[in-house]
Amino acid sequence: MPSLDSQNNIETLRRICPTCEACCGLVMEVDRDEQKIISIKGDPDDHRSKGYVCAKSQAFNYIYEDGERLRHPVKKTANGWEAISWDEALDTIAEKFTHIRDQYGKDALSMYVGNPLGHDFAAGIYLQSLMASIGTERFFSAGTVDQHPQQLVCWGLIGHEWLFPVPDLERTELMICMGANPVVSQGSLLGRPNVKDAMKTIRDRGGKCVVIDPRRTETADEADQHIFIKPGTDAYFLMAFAQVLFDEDKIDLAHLADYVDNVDALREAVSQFTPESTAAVTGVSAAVTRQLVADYTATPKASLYGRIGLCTQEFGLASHWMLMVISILNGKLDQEGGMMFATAPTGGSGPGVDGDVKPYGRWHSKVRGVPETCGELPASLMAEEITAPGNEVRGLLTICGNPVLSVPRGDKIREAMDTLDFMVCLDIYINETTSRADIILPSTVHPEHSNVDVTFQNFTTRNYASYSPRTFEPAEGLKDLGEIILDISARMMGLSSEDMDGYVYQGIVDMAIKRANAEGYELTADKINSLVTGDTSPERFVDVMFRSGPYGDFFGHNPDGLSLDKLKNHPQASMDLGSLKQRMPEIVRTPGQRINVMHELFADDLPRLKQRFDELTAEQAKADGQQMLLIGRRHVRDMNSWLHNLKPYVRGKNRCTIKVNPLDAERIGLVEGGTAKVVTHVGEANVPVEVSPEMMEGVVSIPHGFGHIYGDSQQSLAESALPGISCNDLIDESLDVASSTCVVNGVPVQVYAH
Ligand SMILES: Nc1nc2c(c(=O)[nH]1)N[C@H]1C(S)=C(S)[C@@H](COP(=O)(O)OP(=O)(O)OC[C@H]3O[C@@H](n4cnc5c(=O)[nH]c(N)nc54)[C@H](O)[C@@H]3O)O[C@H]1N2
Ligand SMILES: Nc1nc2c(c(=O)[nH]1)N[C@H]1C(S)=C(S)[C@@H](COP(=O)(O)OP(=O)(O)OC[C@H]3O[C@@H](n4cnc5c(=O)[nH]c(N)nc54)[C@H](O)[C@@H]3O)O[C@H]1N2
Ligand code: SF4
Ligand SMILES: [Mo]
Repeated sequence: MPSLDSQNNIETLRRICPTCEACCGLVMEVDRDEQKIISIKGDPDDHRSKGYVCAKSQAFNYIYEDGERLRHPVKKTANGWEAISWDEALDTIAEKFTHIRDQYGKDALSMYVGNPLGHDFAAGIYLQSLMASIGTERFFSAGTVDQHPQQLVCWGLIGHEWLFPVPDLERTELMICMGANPVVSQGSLLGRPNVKDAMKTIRDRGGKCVVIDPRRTETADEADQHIFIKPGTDAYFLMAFAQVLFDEDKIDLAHLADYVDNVDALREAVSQFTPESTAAVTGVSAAVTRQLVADYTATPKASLYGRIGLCTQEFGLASHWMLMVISILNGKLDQEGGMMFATAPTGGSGPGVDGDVKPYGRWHSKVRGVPETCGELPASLMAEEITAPGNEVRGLLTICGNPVLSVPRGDKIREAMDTLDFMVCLDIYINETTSRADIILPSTVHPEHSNVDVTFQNFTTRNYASYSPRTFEPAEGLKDLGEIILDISARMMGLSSEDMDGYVYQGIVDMAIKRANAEGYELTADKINSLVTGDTSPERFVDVMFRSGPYGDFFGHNPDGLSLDKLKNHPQASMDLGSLKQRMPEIVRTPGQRINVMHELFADDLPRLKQRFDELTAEQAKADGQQMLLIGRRHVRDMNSWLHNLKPYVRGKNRCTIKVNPLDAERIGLVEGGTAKVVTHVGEANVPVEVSPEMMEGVVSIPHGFGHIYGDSQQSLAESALPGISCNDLIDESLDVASSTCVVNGVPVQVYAH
């Protein structure tokens, strides 16, 4: 509830920070008359973040105030960008896209959706309608440079593409973290503000934290043990881990014993991968692996978590398959202190059957015939798909994305964009991607609209429901992103926006009635319509979801239950819904609720794993002087590519550097502060050098999201203060072929002194 200091007309508002997945509670002082945010601090009373915030908490305000942010639709003309009306913009878009679809077919249209969309609940709700109205198979998103392997593993094992197990940090006694750096990233598919504090708490209660990473990261610095691993070899390390479980008779399926199939086939599949046979390939000694397995099996409350360092590599799917299967084999999936599932208040993770349509290979990319996964083609194939001879993409829509910097072969994607007939971007900046567009539609930013963390409530380590009120009226002439998406999809379908909105609402009401019936409550559309609350359509939709969700009031049937109104009247932005609870087997949505640890989706990759293992074993002998493996890195003041026009996040020393181990530096002749020339078969770049023992030998690291170098953005600070280079211009279209996920870690590069 806002409070008002009437003397100064300063209001105190609470909300959730919209910038990353941690979803910290903020308390802000706001001057409504001046439309100014006076201060943003951590809300000490937020039950999850307890006053914690990171440097990016201020981004909420900096973005709002950035004079270069777009505040009206623009179109490209011979004389530069020109402001246009919403009607002209929307009519032109619908007309051009419809024309392309009618003349050349739906796959002549394409879409790319980026990460910030996940932080806007209204946009998320309407996105499905837009995808349906565009209907293209050439759909791309940041997901194929991110979590697709995890989606596939969750689908294959438990029949849910979007329900990921998270480490139960509240109760775990052993946290093993692979290919993630949550102290800097603030946790991904792991919603826990201040992971550093969570690790300290684990250690204070006698528990242990272990990090497995080719770089001794900021998270490793907080851990008891750090294990270097060669990039791209985690699957072998984890197979060896599983092999020891079998060999030492540590298989204990606990409450899942009656549901798990094919354990013996899995035993056979991993039998050749022992700690000894994999040590040379992974760089992890057999003794270290055996000790870690011993610690894991001896600790009933142990969690094994991995994130994007495990996804975006040559064996992303196999790594995450093994990761989840190990938890199952040793009775640590869905157990307190192990890997558990959140129960999100908007529902969607209850019982059902989802797992019968394999989200893999339902269609293929036109040029290389790469299989779709989870409805998408790999983003790194955008350029070749756009320019496919005789089968070109002619119209492209990007939403909250900057693929030119964030996707492998970004430079090529940018060039390909210039061959399009028509390109539209829904974005708040003119940047490396959106500068290619014919029309850019900006939208309100977070202070100008309300929000609910519909997505992130699914990945939290403690259940919660949250509501963030709008801080200010939107600037004149700005629409919410959700509304824009709705308007475009309606126009493409030949409907009014009101009618389209009505269809979306109807779908949500139908679902609510089904959920109520399953609980034994009678509920009608009339009753819902008469009781639903919310200031906007998306708020009303979320009210219906909350009220028919696992904590819901079911429109009066469960009077103490949750509703949007209750959340709005809650003193904090976030309401505590308790510790994670055991949810299996009820939530398993595979046919017959079977958990097939050898699902063909993963098992089909075994021959490739074995073949590559033989190659890697043979390659050990011939290490080349310049040949290194490139991995990425995140910094606490970055958020992919889009916070670089904000002064506080680009001052200080250049962080777009290459980090290299001292021994490698010496061999190659690199010095601290000098320059390295990094070469791959698709590109080369000169990058400032940081020499550091935090890097594993043979591995170098360059962050992504830089390369503000084209000179046609309207982000003058990004281009002048910290342009950097884009590591994605050096990275080719290689894929983890089992999951069609882009490989951006473990990329072979040649490094020279410049
Ligand atoms: N080499 C390498 N590449 C990577 C990664 C890596 O680790 N290494 N990580 C990958 C990952 S995990 C991800 S998620 C992707 C990210 O890739 P993208 O999702 O494409 O993200 P960004 O490049 O940050 O671009 C975000 C865009 O959203 C716009 N934007 C920001 N806020 C808003 C808003 O409120 N409204 C609207 N309409 N637009 C907004 C920004 O202006 C910017 O254009 O990058 C991937 N690329
Ligand atoms: N400050 C900041 N926070 C962010 C973002 C940001 O850009 N900046 N981006 C957000 C987004 S979109 C996402 S998806 C999340 C990602 O969240 P995280 O997954 O925690 O992200 P990273 O920090 O990239 O951590 C990946 C780790 O994997 C390691 N690694 C690389 N290759 C391998 C390998 O082969 N094996 C192993 N075991 N490890 C490897 C890297 O050294 C790195 O430490 O972060 C989010 N939070
Ligand atoms: S950790 Fe994430 S949610 Fe928390 S303040 Fe920083 S950016 Fe915001
Ligand atoms: Mo991401």
